[in-house]
Amino acid sequence: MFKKSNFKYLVYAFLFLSVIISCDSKGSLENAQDLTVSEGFENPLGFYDANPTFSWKLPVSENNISQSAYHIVVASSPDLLPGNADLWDSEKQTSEQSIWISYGGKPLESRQKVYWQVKYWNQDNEASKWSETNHFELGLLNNSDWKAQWVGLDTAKDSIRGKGKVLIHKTQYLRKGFELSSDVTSARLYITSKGVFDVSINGENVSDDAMSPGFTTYDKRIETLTYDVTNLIESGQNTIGVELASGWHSGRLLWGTTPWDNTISPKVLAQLEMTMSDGSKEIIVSDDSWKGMTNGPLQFAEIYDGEIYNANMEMPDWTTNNFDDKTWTKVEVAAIDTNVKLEPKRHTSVKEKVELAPQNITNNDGAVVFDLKQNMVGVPVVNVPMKKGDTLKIRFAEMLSPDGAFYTKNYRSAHSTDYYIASKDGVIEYKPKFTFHGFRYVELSGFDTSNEPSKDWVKGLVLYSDFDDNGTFTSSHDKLNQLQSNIVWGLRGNFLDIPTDCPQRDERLGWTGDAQVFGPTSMFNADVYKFWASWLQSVREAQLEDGAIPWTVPDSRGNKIGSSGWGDVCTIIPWKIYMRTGDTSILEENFDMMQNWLKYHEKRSKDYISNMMSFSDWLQPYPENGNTRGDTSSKLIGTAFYAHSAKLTAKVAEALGKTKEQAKYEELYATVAKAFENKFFDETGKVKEVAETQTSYLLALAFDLLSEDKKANAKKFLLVKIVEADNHLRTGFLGTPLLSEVLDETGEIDLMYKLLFNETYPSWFYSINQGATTIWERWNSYSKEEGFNPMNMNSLNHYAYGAIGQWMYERIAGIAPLEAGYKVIKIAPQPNEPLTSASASLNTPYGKVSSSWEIKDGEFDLEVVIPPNTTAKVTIPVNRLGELMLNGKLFEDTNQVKLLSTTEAGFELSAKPGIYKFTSIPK
Ligand code: RAM
Repeated sequence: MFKKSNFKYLVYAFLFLSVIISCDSKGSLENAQDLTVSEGFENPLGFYDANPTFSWKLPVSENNISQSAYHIVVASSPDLLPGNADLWDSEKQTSEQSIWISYGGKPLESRQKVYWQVKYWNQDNEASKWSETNHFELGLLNNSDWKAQWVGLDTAKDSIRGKGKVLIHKTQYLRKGFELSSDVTSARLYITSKGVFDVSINGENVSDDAMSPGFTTYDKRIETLTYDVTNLIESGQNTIGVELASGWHSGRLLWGTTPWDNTISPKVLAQLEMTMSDGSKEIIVSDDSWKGMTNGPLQFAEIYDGEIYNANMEMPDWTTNNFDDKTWTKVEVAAIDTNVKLEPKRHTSVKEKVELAPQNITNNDGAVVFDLKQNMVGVPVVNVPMKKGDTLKIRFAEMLSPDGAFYTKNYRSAHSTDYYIASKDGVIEYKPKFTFHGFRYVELSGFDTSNEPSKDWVKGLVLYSDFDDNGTFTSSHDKLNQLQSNIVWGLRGNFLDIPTDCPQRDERLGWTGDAQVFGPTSMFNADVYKFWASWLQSVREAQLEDGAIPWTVPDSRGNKIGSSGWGDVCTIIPWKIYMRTGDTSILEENFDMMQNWLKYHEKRSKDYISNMMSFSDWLQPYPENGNTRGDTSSKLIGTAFYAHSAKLTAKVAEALGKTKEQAKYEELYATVAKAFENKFFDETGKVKEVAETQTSYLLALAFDLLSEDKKANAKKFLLVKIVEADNHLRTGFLGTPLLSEVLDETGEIDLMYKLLFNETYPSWFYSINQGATTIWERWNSYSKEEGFNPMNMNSLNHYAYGAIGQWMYERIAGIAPLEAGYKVIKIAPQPNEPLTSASASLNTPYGKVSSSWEIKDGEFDLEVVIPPNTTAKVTIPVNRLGELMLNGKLFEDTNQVKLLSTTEAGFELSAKPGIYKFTSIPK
């Protein structure tokens, strides 16, 4: 019978064939694709990097097995390419490298627009055509590029204080009119704020970015945005208008003891640079000629608490020329701080990425509740009938209590409510601007009740940093697929400019421990290299003199101490990024930080045993000591992370060719590991002196801290702990991500599958059985029997336990890097009950890899896609006594695929780029 999968195979074959035919007919290879600069930017405007790297992908084709050479040309004008590159001509370089190639040309400057092309040669030395011309334009790279001054009104002077005694700053409306005597041929707006802003020119919104400029270490660096506003500027009279609110800079943040002065009134910095049709330049800057007022419609705007919008105060056309601002006051100006760097944003802005429509509405005592069926983060847009003078109240909740009541207790002190006051009868449209909420349910009250509520009154706009998805994972099991979806939604909800612990309560901070555990999984699901590289810059900037990494980055506590397992984000994430990307620049940038962090470990230890403060195995279930920090000793945890960070720093040194440092940190790792073993493990490999927990064994095994003779026993003791827990996990934030790694490496795949597919508490599926659509902070944040967890911290959107996603991609579906950047790919799925199929795809720096397996009628099928310029080691894990088929024929070594070995573990093959279908049939 003709199977559907065969059909797919035929389609692939056809595609291949057509590519070959088209190549042949043109006589040269298809050009390189997906050209990007630095951490994956495509034709960026306002780019941050004057020393970029270049990357491209070879198109999928039978002609492209690997690259043998490349040639990059870079010029100041597209007309000069490819023949007259005036900035850089790499010349033909014999090299397989197709990613992260450093620019080697003339120095580049602020504002410069640069064009580039690349061509490559394949393994047979056939040349491709030149690629399309790509470009990037630098933003303002130095503080000295700014002629503008910070401007704004003194909104602190009334000293109105809200929750947590935080100063309430009224939203500012700032404007400036200016006249131009000729047409503009090009205009760039460079802009940023202390606070968050929204800017319009001549009544048009400049961009759809939200919450700009984002959250950085404001005492060290503020990011700036660049917009092409050529089409918004007219000859003659023009107006620029900026709305400005507190945001992260001057608003309420948990603790609020920030290293920057968060009591100052929000301010904006804007510089509009224009080239006129006669070639002359004009510049308009924020200065004392700007005017402002605070009595506009947005009366209140706060991240945790929400907005109050009074439509009676609207000022139609205030960002156009048709507005009289004579009652407005002159702004105050402040000079640019020399010690705070102004740098182009180094990742993408927050945008509305997904729109969700309510699936259900229910009336609830004059209020109506809209169910989006998905816990999300962002804002609603409401289109609701109202009566003049009435106030629409918009409340949010992540879940309803069993009796249908809104559950908002877990927002803690975050009011998380928006209000809209209507100025006339009729349908109003409103979307909050300078806040965001974490919610699945939206409750409206105060609307015109003569109308029957309708689902289309509300939509959920999902906000997160503007990155694309990067991978897919799916399987034959609905709950596992729901887990994957919950992981992805946890990512979306907590990647709003910085990686946060949670997106809804009075916290939403860049908790380093949470980032450390979830970072690796995020890299499979989303294209987040820029996002992490940017946040790591903040981590470097936030690092204290003695090497401590604050608990949260940017720091809002300022208590000057680090936590083990949390601060180690600075060694773990760069290394994980390097393994996924193969880009050594992430290691170079962060190497000093890692070394400084090791000094802090040293400072916080005696005889190599750590006494660093630690949040430890945070939220471990069933803690015997009743503590949120779990039972695992903080000394054991600190020492384990000390050794692990030393080991990673040694690996980084090796990758950077720093042999002296490599030796130094390898020795440090060995010394700390020995101290760890002597202090915490007896000669049988059992934990001594401190509590024996699953996590204590997991750390010892995952970080390779025991001598060979103790390892096997330690593993046995770990298994005993798991059996004692009725084959359930007993791990918190730090232990959970190590479970799959350790059980997998010690050959306990069956047990790992058991833990993953457990339905009862504590397990991943437990929350799914209680209705979770995101990952929860606790294994039991809610249960149908007992209701909501009464603890103070109970986020329903907390990504940490989503760290299992890495294992789902790497081992259930089976895609992992064997060499950094997936230059060599390991395809080694681990099929097991109850799954009958699983598949994943991943965009690697070289192109898309995929691995899909299915077990049917005893046959094991594995379809694999290997991108050009890589090689793969493929393990077919079953039926090793049977026949192996490749693309429907009995397997024989070909030029493309070679059998390396037939072992206990299955067939081991090496495969060149291509699309393959392996089938193993039992005898
Ligand atoms: C909580 C955060 C976070 C955790 C810290 C220790 O407040 O939500 O998840 O890392 O505490």
